[in-house]
Amino acid sequence: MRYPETVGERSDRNGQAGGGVKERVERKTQEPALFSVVLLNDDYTPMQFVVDVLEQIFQKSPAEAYHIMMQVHLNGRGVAGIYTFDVAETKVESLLTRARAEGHPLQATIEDT
Ligand code: TYC
Repeated sequence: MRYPETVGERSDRNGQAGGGVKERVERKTQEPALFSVVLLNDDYTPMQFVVDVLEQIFQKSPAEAYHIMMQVHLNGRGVAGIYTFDVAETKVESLLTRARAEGHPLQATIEDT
């Protein structure tokens, strides 16, 4: 059976680190970068449509969805959720596809958190 290589300290058979060789190897798993999906206000998308997509695409509770929708309505923008880039992109695509299919101009952006 083969044992996994030691991570962290690298040394030769004599227990000495070799010159020119990285002595420490990064061993902490890097957290993935996170991105906010930001909803933008407009004058035409119905409030109930925004609440529905927040519940159905962004898994918000009815109370959270209403709160976020009102924040966008009153402040111009609001965060629907925070995800890795690929997940954020997929959520925005679902949101825009559904908004256009129902004839609403709703817009969303992905921002570095
Ligand atoms: N301002 C819209 C209205 O009065 C509601 C709305 C909320 C639209 C949030 C977009 O992202 C939005 N019907």
